[in-house]
Amino acid sequence: MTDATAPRAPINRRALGRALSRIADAMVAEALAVLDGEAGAAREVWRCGITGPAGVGKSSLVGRFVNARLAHKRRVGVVAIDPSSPYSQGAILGDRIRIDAHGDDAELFVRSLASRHARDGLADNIANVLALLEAHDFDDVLVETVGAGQSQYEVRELVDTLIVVLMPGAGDMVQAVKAGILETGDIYVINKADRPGAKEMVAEIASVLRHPQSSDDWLPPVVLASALGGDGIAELDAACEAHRAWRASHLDAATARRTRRRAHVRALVARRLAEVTDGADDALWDVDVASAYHAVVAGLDYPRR
Ligand SMILES: Nc1nc2c(ncn2[C@@H]2O[C@H](COP(=O)(O)OP(=O)(O)OP(=O)(O)O)[C@@H](O)[C@H]2O)c(=O)[nH]1
Ligand SMILES: [Mg+2]
Repeated sequence: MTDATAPRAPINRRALGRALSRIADAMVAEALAVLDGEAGAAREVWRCGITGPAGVGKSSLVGRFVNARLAHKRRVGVVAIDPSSPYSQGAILGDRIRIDAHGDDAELFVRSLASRHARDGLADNIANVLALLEAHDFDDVLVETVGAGQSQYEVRELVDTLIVVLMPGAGDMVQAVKAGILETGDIYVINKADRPGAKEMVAEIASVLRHPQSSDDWLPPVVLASALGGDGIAELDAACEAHRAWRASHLDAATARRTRRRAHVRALVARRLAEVTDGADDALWDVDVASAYHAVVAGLDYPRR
């Protein structure tokens, strides 16, 4: 554990920024070289995912939410995983957050990341990014990802608390919840409370969420918020603190660590598999399936650096 009385070294923005860019674009071999021997965090880190369909206000919400986290005297690292826009546009998020922050920027690090190599945006590289951030002395690590469905499940196992953001006026979102696609959330936020139908949507989402089997289970709260006006941010923060407390008293830390590590290794193997099959010579596919299978599996490993 870190000595709480010792002055904390400032965030090394340049080194961390470089390492993040490097790992975002890294092939599996290089990512492993970066992570090899990485002991992980000295302190307990809260990992929080913020996900939801495009344009619901995730970044705006994060811009407000970081102030609540900074007010707890926590050091906050934010990465927005951006499948489409190039690095230069990532500054938009950083600027917005800086405008909203209480001059507490020394404890805040924000970065938007895109990747050329990952298949699903950066989705299959999130584990590496989070592991790297975690090793850099943050208290809170927030990750914004776009989308519902597959990418949401991938981030699910990598974070402690998953916030799913939705907005009113999109009936397909309620349908998605009903279909179980969005049942991964620990906390739901109905953003854009200033728009018509927001309150109704809170009630509707709450009514379709899975109900706990026992009093020990976590019932995901549905928070009404307006990132634009700053409403609901305190409630969201309280919901996150409640979820952290629930986890601490209900989940075994060793089991959680194993689950996370398994998800991380799976993501790495999946990426490695894509590297091998995407880069394979045409001739590989001219043999029978069993031979091709064994050739692919044999090609997965390489000498450890
Ligand atoms: N009316 C209203 N608009 C909002 C609110 N919060 C965000 N917006 C607007 O919604 C738009 C999208 O906001 P972002 O924060 O970029 O949304 P996002 O979910 O991060 O978007 P992507 O990262 O592209 O998926 C912007 O024009 C915001 O100004 C809100 O509470 N009310
Ligand atoms: Mg965004």
